[in-house]
Amino acid sequence: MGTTANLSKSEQLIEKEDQYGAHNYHPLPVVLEKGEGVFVWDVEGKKYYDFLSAYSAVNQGHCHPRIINALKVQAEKLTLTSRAFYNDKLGDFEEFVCKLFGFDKALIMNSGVEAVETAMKLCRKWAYQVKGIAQDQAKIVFANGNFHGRTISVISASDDESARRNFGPFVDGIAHVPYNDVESFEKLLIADKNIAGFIVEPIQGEAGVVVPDSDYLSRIKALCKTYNVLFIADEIQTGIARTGSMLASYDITAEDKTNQPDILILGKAISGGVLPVSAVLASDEIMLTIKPGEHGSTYGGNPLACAVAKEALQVVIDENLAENALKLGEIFRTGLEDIAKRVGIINLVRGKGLLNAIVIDSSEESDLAWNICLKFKENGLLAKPTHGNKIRLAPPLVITEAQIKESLTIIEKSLLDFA
Ligand code: IF1
Repeated sequence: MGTTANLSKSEQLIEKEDQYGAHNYHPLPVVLEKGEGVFVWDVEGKKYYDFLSAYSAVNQGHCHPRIINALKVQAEKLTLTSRAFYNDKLGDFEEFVCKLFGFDKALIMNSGVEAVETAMKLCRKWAYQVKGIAQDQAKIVFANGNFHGRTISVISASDDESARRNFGPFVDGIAHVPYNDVESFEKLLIADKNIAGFIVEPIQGEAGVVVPDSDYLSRIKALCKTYNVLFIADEIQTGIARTGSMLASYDITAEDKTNQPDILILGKAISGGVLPVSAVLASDEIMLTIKPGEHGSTYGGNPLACAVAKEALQVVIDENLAENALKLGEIFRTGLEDIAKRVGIINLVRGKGLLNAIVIDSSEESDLAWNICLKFKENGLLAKPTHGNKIRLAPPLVITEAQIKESLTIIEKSLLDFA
């Protein structure tokens, strides 16, 4: 046992987590204690650009004053009632999200994965009660390479061995198709009459920001309509302005609702990274298949969450964060492509809006991307590798053009050390 006397504050805190916390993560060795806008500070006082944004949960920037104020005001009044009683904030928030996104009804949960589970339950109920699939025969389709969360039923739909190994047996009624492959999906729909829905990410985040063809989702939606199958968009990561529009799957301002999913799943930035809030939106036909006592959660729809999430969405609208993400995303990717030409270590730049990734010229087993992220950290920018050789670059959407330029300078300077 080493003494802790000559360890830095960060090292001591890392050791404590290592000793007392489950080892279900492998964090970058930085211990954060403060955040404001696009910046975070570690316990030694070093300041960093946050290019992870808590996996796109803090699109509005860290500790946004308006969201924090909504939290404080509501926290002093009422935080939790359970759904055994009504509260004065839930209806307001439900109305707000339904009108904003164009749905009849909302079901509010907490974590993202709970909302995905809720969508799966809704899809099955609808399959039996509306579509008329025989009892227990309904199947939900998922794309290869998906990430929708960590519960047993959701990892049952994963094809990532590290997410599944030794967690079986898995839940039944799941089918897979390749991502960004419309023909395979149609073949499956023709072959199997028990398909109830397709749950899909508009851009695959965990897979390393895989952007499908621009007509992929509209063609999937059209097929779903033809075969009477629910099109379910998991916008937990892509939603709330991240990709340069409020949602990645459809235009919320369009009169024409052709591309709108039957079920929309939101999480993460719906609360600006302040509290776990998730939402499932659907039509009356789908949502009303679930009756009292059949689904819910102690904290789901609590007044504190509703007050915070409503303000967090209003900030996205008032500060034009979708437009900012669109404009700065283009500047950022152009900058990354220029760096790739000069430095050579980047194989590919991809993304949409401010959800971007670079693919590093190395194998998935190499530790190069990890070491690059350590160098980013040294130079004042935080990012995390995914699948070994990809680095996700997704700052809060409140970032300015000058800050994007400074970040590009840090990225180039860091990469030069490995070129
Ligand atoms: C972690 C990834 C990102 C999601 C989509 C549902 C969920 C997520 C599309 C579940 C969650 C997170 C969880 C986070 C890492 C992160 C992640 F790398 F694992 F894939 F963002 F890219 N659908 N994604 O992206 O939401 O239950 O976590 O609230 O530490 O596991 P949750």
